[in-house]
Amino acid sequence: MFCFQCQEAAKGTGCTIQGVCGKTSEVANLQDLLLYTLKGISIYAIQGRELGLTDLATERFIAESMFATITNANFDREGFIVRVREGIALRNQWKSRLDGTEATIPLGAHDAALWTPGTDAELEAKAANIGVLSTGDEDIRSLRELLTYGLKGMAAYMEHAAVLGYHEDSVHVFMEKGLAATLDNDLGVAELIALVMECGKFGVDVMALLDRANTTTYGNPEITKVNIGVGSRPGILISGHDLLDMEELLKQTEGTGVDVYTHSEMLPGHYYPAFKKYDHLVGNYGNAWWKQTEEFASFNGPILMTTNCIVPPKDSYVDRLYTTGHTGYPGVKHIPAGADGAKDFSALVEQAKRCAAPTEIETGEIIGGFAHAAVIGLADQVVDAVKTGAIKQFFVMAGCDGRMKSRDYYTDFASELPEDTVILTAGCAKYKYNKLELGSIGGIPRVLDAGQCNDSYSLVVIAMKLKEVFGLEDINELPISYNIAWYEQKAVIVLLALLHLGVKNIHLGPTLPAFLSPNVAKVLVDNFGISGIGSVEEDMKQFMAVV
Ligand code: SF4
Ligand code: SF3
Repeated sequence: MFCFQCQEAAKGTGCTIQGVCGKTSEVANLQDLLLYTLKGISIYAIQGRELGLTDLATERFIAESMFATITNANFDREGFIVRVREGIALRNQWKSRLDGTEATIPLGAHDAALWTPGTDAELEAKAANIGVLSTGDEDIRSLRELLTYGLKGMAAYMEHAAVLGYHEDSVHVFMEKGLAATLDNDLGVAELIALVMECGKFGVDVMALLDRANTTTYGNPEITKVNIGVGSRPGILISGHDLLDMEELLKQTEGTGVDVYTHSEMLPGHYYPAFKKYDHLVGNYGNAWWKQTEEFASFNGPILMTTNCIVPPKDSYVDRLYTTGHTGYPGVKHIPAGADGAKDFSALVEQAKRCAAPTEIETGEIIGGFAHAAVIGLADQVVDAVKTGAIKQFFVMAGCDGRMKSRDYYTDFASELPEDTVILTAGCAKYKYNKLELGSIGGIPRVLDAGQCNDSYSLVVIAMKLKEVFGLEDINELPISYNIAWYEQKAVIVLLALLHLGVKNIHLGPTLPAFLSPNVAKVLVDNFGISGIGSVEEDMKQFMAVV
């Protein structure tokens, strides 16, 4: 195996024996093979489109499969073998549809377009040979992988929109184009950089699509206080990012005597008007994903993982853990969608009734729901605060949390920010500082949580609005600094989206991606002013000097 797609890549270069995330070598290779299969499908699907042939099932298969390969989503070897075989069947269907038409297939002679799987052992042998390191040139490899990881993040957000019935064809077209491009030896550094930038454009589009899907279906997030304590009834804990699963679970638990709690990236579920009507949605239990091994144990009831981030489970709660959607873990029960897309969570409800109520680990409340509509509703207050100097600077500290000790930087940074600054956040990065007593400025809390990582889009909408209100030419003239924490591939698409929107001087930590070769990193530094992080003190000086 060789995997360097996330921030925890072993030794800062790549995992080679087993993932730091717990992914086995077999699963890592099979994920590579699944990607390779999707590239093979894309080679044909692109040409199919030229003839007016499209297929929603292919588009969904590609996006779902990409989603399954993001960090901490799916660890299920058997499931990946099944998916590779399904993918080859789909690719061959496309091939037959195009045989005898006038379509020319530019990469039709590529092995990805032609190979045939034999036994599982042969398939696994193949999987070991088509991975990241099969691209020899380190800059081409770096750009191909940067593009691939952007596409993976994009796929995750596409899927969230798709389950709510929202699609955008142009994003699928780009996904196929991007996947096939990573096989094309005629594309050099300049062409691949252009594709990476184009990926950022579609990143903005897909986050806008998902924002529309979420807000049309569930309403605009509202400023909300969320209980972090517990009640006395047994509960089900829901984690991940899938709001449709959240809705179904809330409906199916209503009147059963079982409460629902959110974990990690599901916290923003509380902010949506559609979920507020459920009295048994009691609160948020715990913190970011990496604390789950302790927090799932003390929760005492069933836990539903709707998406990443899964940590290999402990014996103390594995029999209470369930996966759904594109997540999976060997030996963990999976709740599939029925033919009509509906899911049956009754097994969790029945199990919850036999469980103790959650053990209290915290008490109090946190506040969130500062997505674009809520903040724009406060625009006058915010603009006044900026004009009077009560708010001197905003810090976008969105992104991911993780278990590395070096991420304490973000807690320290937030604590040491001057009192006339406001943090804009989204994603699980918030757990590094959302329970600190940072106070408020004229009634505006100093940590404004827009929601999940995809709601970073909201922060951009807010920035655009401020730019308009202040009559500025360039988003970079705003008193907004970017100190972003990343971990997995959704953060990659968020980053590419920000670059597409022209945001400069983003600080990215706790380490720069292992998949950036020195030359590719230099392109990002020279053109966008991207930098890593240093000490809190030095970074603070640098940030405050900009204003
Ligand atoms: Fe390593 Fe991250 Fe890949 Fe897991 S996802 S194998 S931790 S680089
Ligand atoms: Fe977190 Fe996994 Fe990225 Fe959605 S849950 S932000 S790390």
